Amino acid sequence: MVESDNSFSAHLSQPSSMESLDPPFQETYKTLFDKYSMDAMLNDDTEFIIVEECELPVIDLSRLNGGELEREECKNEIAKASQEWGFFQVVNHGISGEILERMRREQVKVFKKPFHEKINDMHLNFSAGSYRWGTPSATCLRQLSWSEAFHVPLTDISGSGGLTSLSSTMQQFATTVSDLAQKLAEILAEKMGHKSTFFKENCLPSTCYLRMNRYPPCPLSSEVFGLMPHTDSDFLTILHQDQIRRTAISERWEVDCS
Ligand SMILES: O=C(O)CCC(=O)C(=O)O
Repeated sequence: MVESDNSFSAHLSQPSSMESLDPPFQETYKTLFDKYSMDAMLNDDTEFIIVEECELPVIDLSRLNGGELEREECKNEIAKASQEWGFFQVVNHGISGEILERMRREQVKVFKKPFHEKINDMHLNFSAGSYRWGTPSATCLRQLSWSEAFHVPLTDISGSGGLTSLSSTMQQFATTVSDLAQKLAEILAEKMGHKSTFFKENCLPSTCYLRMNRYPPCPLSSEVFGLMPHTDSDFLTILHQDQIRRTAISERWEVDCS
């Protein structure tokens, strides 16, 4: 006798092939989907999440090149936004639209590779563990991140030789973004009463990463996060977002460069 599988995951599942670019979320997390559909059948409670929308501080960094008064005003705004929000958006940050666009194109290309190439680091030469997806420790759908990422140490990037268009673009991108991070770190150190070189001396490139995230289409997008709510483990994140989605923010010292 063949039992019909009426579970929610059975309706969602699409067999993953060797050539599939998306990680096998549905097969790997089948028990979480089954648990979700069982809970949904037994329990019809609707959960509402209240989201408050706020205007983030926008800081024009071109004022750092102005006169003494203008520069000091800009630095004070950065310190205030970091203290009160932990997050602010910067404009006129000196990262060209051209390099942002080149990085975006390379990122699209690398994520379009078949899953088995990404997971086995074929042709990419990143350190082991740089490619990540899902949340291995998740015990329910709410703990699952429906995303994949390359979390690449800066030391891998600077040592890559820039031989492919991906590695040379990553090198250029990392160099310009590191300059911006350095500038902001100097201001933050100064405003906390340290030497402006404090972070340069104490934060080595081996502790810095370039992270590329992708959020594949999710059949249960109202129930699953692209990335679980989290606090970054670093002290400063420079985040560039594409035009498609927005991040909900409640993190410490994160800078959005648009
Ligand atoms: O992709 C985003 O917008 C958020 C990224 C993020 O929070 C992270 O990678 O830690």
